[in-house]
Amino acid sequence: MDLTPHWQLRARFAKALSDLYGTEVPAYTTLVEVSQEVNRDFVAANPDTADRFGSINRVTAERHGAIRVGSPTELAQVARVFGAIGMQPVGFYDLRDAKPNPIPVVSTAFRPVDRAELARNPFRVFTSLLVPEDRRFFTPELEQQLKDFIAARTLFPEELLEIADRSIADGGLAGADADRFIELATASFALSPEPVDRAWYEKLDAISSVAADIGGVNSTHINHLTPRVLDIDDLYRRMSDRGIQMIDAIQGPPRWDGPDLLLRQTSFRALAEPRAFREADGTVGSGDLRVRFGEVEARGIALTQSGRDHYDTMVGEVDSRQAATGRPRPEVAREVWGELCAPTERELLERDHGFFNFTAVKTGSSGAPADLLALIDGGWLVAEPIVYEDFLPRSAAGIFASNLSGDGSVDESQDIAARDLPWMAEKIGVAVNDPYALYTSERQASFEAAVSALGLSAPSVTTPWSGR
Ligand code: OOG
Ligand code: NI
Repeated sequence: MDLTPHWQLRARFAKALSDLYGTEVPAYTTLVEVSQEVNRDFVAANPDTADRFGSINRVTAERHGAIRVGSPTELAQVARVFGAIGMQPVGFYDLRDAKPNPIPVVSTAFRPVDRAELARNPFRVFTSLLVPEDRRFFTPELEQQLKDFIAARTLFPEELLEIADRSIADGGLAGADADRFIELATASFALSPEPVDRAWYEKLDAISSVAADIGGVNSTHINHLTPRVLDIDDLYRRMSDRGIQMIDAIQGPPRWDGPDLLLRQTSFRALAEPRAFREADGTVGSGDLRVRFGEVEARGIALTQSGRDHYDTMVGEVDSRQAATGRPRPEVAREVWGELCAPTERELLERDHGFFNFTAVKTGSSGAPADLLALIDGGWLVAEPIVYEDFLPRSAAGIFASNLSGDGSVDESQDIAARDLPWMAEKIGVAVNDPYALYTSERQASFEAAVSALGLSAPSVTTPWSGR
């Protein structure tokens, strides 16, 4: 019996979802077209370096989606659906204390975890979980109403979950199961035609638009689907030229002459979509909701924990200089980066701020020095950046906030409900990966293979991360 492996199911699912979303949000199709133009032109202008952060085929096919669910039970079901296509939860993001707009969710990202799987198909989904227990947002009464409402709905049909479990157990799905899985999984993320209870939706919306989008309706839906570009500044200009109103800024690190760190993202608000509403008197009328949007991203180098701490320090410095002077943020950020950021990949490695993979170039030769930087400087090894595969909570909060209809209401004097990565793992019954551990083990494997090809033993070679 021929099994369709996880990666092929993932590629099929990503394609089916993209087709669905294109019919639901036509501006997405424009975004994908413009992204492809930008990538084509970038490759033509930079033929030697364009694929340093991933092959052009991977980048062109690359998307991340975002979904939002209401309870740990629903999140555990999401883990089964995505587990069936080789995606595991990675990282924990708490968006409840985001400034200036706190969002009552904690999140993770489902994605393939190893390099070969990412290369086959890198689809990932940022997945947010409502926290109805958080008193800063919800009273005990509203918490209970939310929980009752969410417990009474079914996001994923039982048949889908059963097929998903088979795919996890067998490493893939046989013929008819594969088709059925794609059909049911894709349909689970379509916008529902079912009427929205207006009073209930508006009650939640006054507290948080995201709470209303999650707990005010009887289904989930794909909130956005984000293509990846090689030059996001170019994309921003071209979309604006087409008359699409983008948010004011590109989130994340600035454009500058040195290495691109982590992740840069920007977005535009999608048009209001017509939805059916049930009124207090029981009649069904029409209205619209503006909850979905278009987003695009450019990916840079994954940072080590100390690189990330330094990044956060630089962002803090940008904040305070901007607050003090009122100068445009991109200009301030470029200035701060110029002063504080490693100006080259070589220096990013030397400071142990970035993750790299290593390849031996002079194999089998004797006399190789037992020091990683000397090996690189002497032309024995080449270092290539490891691309950042995860998300940035501050950009996520910025993306959420820039697309909300109102500011919502938060009572800061109330208790928060403690949430962290182990809490999430326990609730969904699946290990949640630590992103740093994934990047570290990828680096270590490539380092060991490269130095052993030079006839050296890895423990004898000094590296920036072993402390030099
Ligand atoms: C998720 C927002 C976060 C990103 O790319 O940072 C996100 C959402 O709106 O549900 O997708
Ligand atoms: Ni996103």
